[in-house]
Amino acid sequence: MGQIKRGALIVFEGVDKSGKSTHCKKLVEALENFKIKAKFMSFPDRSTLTGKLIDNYLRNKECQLDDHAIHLLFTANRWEKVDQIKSLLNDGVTLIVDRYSYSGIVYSAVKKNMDLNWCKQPEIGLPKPDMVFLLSISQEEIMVRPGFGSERYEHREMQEKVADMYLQLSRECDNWEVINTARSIEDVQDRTCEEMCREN
Ligand code: DGP
Ligand code: NA
Ligand code: NA
Repeated sequence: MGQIKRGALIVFEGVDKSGKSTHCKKLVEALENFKIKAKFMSFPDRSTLTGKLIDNYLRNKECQLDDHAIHLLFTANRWEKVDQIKSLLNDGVTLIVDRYSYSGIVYSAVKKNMDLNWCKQPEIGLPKPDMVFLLSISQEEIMVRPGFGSERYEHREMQEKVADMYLQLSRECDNWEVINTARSIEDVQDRTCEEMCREN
């Protein structure tokens, strides 16, 4: 029997309410239709111990927590999953992930007195994505989506800074693709399936 081909690690990033989880789930379905083993994952995972602290921080805007401390909690929430991520990839499962290290870097680094380079350090060593899709969408559109504004970071000033820094990161890395959400979900799927087939 031949060796199992490693699965791909595909990440979706973008501002709040940009439609990442919808894209991810549709893509998992599309890949399964192509007989590619695929699994959806999402960060932060609010069900774990660190996830419960993160959830409280995001929902309770009064919650006081140093920016460095919450940064490290978000990163720990990813490190908690590292064994699972590695073993799924080794078993040939392609992971479609809603947010990853770049959310960690961007949402912290846009804050006052937070250094971009410092923010990147605790992410070093996590499995590197094969492909990152950045969903691009207008501020006007996200601000009218149901539920916008209910959590800590969901306000215009923060979201604009986040969008700018994502674009900055996308220019520094060559495995990123910016997807205008005006493009159809099918179009994004085609693009990803193309990428997967190239690797397989
Ligand atoms: P979501 O459940 O995908 O809507 O994410 C919740 C919020 O947390 C969203 O405003 C983005 C933010 N976020 C996600 N990951 C990180 C991270 O690693 N660090 C920081 N500071 N914020 C994050
Ligand atoms: Na959100
Ligand atoms: Na998420």
